[in-house]
Amino acid sequence: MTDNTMARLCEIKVPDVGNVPSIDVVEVLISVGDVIALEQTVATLETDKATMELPSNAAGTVQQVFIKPGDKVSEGTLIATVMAVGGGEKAAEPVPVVAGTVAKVPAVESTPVASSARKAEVIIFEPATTTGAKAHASPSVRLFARELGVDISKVKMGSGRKGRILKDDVKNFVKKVMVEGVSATGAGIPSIPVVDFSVFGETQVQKLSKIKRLTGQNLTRAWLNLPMVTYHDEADITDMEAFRNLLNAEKSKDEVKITGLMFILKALVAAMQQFPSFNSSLSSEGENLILKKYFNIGIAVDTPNGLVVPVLRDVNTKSINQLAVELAEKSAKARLGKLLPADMQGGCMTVSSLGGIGGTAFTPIVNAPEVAILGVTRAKMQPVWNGKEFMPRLMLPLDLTYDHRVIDGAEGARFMAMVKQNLNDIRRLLL
Ligand code: CAO
Repeated sequence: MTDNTMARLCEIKVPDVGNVPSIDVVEVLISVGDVIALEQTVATLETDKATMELPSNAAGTVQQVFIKPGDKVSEGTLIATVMAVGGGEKAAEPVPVVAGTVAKVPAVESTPVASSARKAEVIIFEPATTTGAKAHASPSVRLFARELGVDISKVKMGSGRKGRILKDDVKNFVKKVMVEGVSATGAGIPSIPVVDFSVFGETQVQKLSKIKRLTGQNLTRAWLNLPMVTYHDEADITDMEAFRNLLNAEKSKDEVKITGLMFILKALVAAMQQFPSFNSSLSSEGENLILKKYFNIGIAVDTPNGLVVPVLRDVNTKSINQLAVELAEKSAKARLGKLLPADMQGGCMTVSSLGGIGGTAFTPIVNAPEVAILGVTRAKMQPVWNGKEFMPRLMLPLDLTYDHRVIDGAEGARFMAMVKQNLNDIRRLLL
């Protein structure tokens, strides 16, 4: 047997940390039976001003551990014994103190037993300005957080002494983010407080439908990702309405009636043809616009289970009558819960019409990755000044929400002016 294979019992002791009479044991990172490496951190110690990671001066199997969290120790206190196999000890060699946001002090000389170990990493808690600097955590916990991609400053309060952040706090933070998804992202959005409403009166819990839950996720995602602007205006649809009534009067009672929505679809697509950015999506890295050469329009349909958006394809190629029949079919299917995923895919822009119900204006949310949505509320007869006199005109309120990363305010206003013009004089749709 050579020296290299001989086992020796080594002691790990608290080194000289500079006249500090009492040091707190914050974490003990080894247990009896653990096989540890040379320089592996065995404990985290803390004074009022600093925290230290105590490295092992031997590689081998832990025989006894003499401390536990909460203990007070001082220079020379025995921390643990390690059965080291030959070559398991190493001469002292300075290691860099954890870089970045914390102040560095020179490491101190070790005791006789610790003299063969590297110097202790000593971190002083000083107010700092960079991200994560104010987090009260040891270097190993900071490293652990960095490995998981966690900004440690987001881990609000640690469960350790004086709010110190421990590994478990980082793990719990990650779990919370996974569970809460988008609402707990780096955007730092605080969650809504949980309230026991039954304290104030009788309540009943009703499960949300799957459609509502999915719609909610999509809307939240769009709301958080898109800088949205909603622009309001009114279109004069007096003449269009007269024509629509004429067409419907010619229809038999079995035929699908034409609503104003069909003209709105046509007017919208004609404007999209003139303003290609409205028929686009932003590429995922946000550097390119993907321009679409087809004109599929999603229609928000109100169903007992929630909002769904079937897509009418190639609206530019279809007649008003065809669109009326197709929307009647799709909305009936939607209300019966029979839409297939393919029925709801491939939309370029969405129309959300509340006109059959009422309203004067609202702010629809863009159905991302589309870049715009047109909201419609109830048309109303209004006195409109024509330069000589007030005339009764049927005015249709329109609400255009767009992704401001793609569409400028002036472009939005010009687009809306074109939609209005097309509705005001539907002969333009022939051009
Ligand atoms: N002004 C005045 N009257 C209007 C109108 C408007 N803007 N829009 C529709 N109407 C009238 C229609 O002409 C029809 O009148 P008649 O019964 O006399 O023919 C009546 O209101 C009902 O219309 P409708 O709503 O059934 O038909 P539509 O083609 O206008 O809309 C659909 C179809 C599927 C869009 C609609 O039924 C619907 O589900 N709307 C709700 C969409 C929604 O929930 N949006 C909110 C989403 S949140 O962003």
